[in-house]
Order: sequence, then C-alpha cells, then structure tokens
Amino acid sequence: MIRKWDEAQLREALRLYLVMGSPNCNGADPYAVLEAAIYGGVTMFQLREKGPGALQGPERLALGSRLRRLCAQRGIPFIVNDDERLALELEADGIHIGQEDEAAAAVRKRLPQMIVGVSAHDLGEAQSALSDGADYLGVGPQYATRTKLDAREVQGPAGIALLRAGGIALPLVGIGGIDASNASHVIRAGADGVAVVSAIAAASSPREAAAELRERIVNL
Ligand code: TZP
Ligand code: MG
Repeated sequence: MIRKWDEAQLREALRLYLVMGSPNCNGADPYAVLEAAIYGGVTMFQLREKGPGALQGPERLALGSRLRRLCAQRGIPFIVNDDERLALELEADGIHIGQEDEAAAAVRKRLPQMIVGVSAHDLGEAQSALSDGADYLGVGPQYATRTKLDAREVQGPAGIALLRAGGIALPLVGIGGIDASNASHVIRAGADGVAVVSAIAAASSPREAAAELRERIVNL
C-alpha cells in the first residue's frame, strides 16, 4: 500500500483546511478563491459541492478536476466530500465521510491508498472511526454555523478536549463557525488545525482571510 501522506505530514496539512464548493463562494469563481486561499496559507482542501445551486454531473467533474490540479501544483492534499466515485475519478488524495454516509470501515477497505477523514461528534464516534481506520477526524460544530443546515448542536472546543482526554490521539480538526477570532481556542483545546468554509470562501479577500487565520493558529 502506497500512502503519499504520513501521519506527521497529515497533521501539518490539517492546520488550515479549506472546505468549499461553488455555493460557498458568493458568486466568485471557486478556482480563484482556492488559488487566493492557498496564497494566504491554506494547507489542505476539501471539495464539498453541496446545497442549493451545487453543480452536478459533468460540470461538477470539470470543476473538481481544475481544483484537483491546482492542489497538486501547490502540493496540498485534495479531499472529496462523501462521493467515492468522484474521489476516484479525480484521483483525489482522500475522501471525507460523515456519520450519515457510507460506513468508514468499508470505504477504508476499498480505498487503502487514500486519506480517509470522518466526522465525529463524541468519544464513541471517534473510537469507532479510529477502529474503522480513519486517518483524521473532523469535530464540530465548534461554533454556530449557517453553512451546514443540518449541523448538530454546537459543542464548543470542549468537545475536542473531551476526545483528547478520552485518549483519541488521531489527527483532528475542529469545524463549524471558525474564524480568526476563535481559531486559537480550537487549537488550544487539542486540535491539529481548523477546517473552515465561509470565513475564507465568502470573505471579500480569501487570501487575507486565510493569512489572518493562519497567523492566529501558528506559533500559539
Ligand atoms: N460540518 C460541520 S459544521 C460545517 C460542516 C461541513 C460547516 C462549517 O462551515 P463554516 O462556514 O465554516 O461555519
Ligand atoms: Mg456527508
């Protein structure tokens, strides 16, 4: 099994994780948004083409391949949300799955070469994800979010501290309502990084937004 990213590299890549699809970009070109965000300091990217106005079929594939290429050129991992077929078609570095999606263990087995990320909301889900072979966890919502309409209850960074206290050492990011004002709390609670959608994708300057976030999470 050839894995391109070892655990230390993954922890590093998770520091500032941009999660985004075209509906999150306020009408801007997602390619331009991602390019600017990478200049600003984003270290990993997830294509989450979801919600009202999300591209489908060939348009989705075309957008995915442009963004995939950009990530490859800049040396950052490219992850696909949920869609195993799309992840394979785009030769993604990984796939992210939620609790309502396919069983993590089955995905892990079918895609041994990929980074597998799993959304976990409590210690039980984190332990299951670990035994299913997840490479990293997304934990949230940390704060109130308007991006994911079916998000669970806000748990705050205390949710991450609980997982760490419960022995979960896996690479882990907080997600949900994170911006430059609160990112440091998420890291201090034990996260390796933060995953953000609107704080970068909907910012008037994604580059500056990413740079500001990055400044708040490095050298804490
Ligand atoms: N999963 C939990 S909250 C969330 C996802 C995908 C949305 C986060 O979006 P934002 O804009 O960073 O609050
Ligand atoms: Mg999902």
